[in-house]
Amino acid sequence: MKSRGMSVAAIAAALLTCMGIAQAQKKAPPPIGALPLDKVVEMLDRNGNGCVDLEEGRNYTSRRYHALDANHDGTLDAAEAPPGPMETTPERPISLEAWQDAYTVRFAGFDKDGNGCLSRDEIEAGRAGLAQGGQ
Ligand SMILES: [Ca+2]
Ligand SMILES: [Ca+2]
Repeated sequence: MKSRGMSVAAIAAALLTCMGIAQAQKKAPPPIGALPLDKVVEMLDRNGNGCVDLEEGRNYTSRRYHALDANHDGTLDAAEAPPGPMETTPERPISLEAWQDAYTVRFAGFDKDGNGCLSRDEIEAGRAGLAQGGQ
C-alpha cells in the first residue's frame, strides 16, 4: 500500500507542476516578436525617447524569462517555453544568459543605423527580414 500512496503523491505533484506551467504561461508576456508593431515601441520604451534600447528590450525579455520559469530552477526547458517562430532562438533548455545573448544578436541585426536604439521602422524592417528567412 505504501507504493500506491507514493504514486498518488507523484501524480498529484505532476498535476501541480502542469498547473504551475499553465499558469506561468498565462501570465508571461508574449515574445517581443509577437507584440503588435503599433504597440511594441510604446510598450517597451520605458524612458520615452521613442525607441527601444538594448536595456529596455533585455528588461522585457528578463521579465518574460522569469515568468516562464514555472519550476524556478533558473533555466527554461521546452515544456516551460516551447520554441516558437517569434522567439529569438529554439535552444532549450536555455539559461537566462543565453536567452539574453540571443536577444542581443537579434537586436544588433535590427539596429540598422547602429544608434543602439530600435525605432518602429527598424523593428518593422527587421521583422520583414526574419519573415523572409534572414536573421
Ligand atoms: Ca527608449
Ligand atoms: Ca525552469
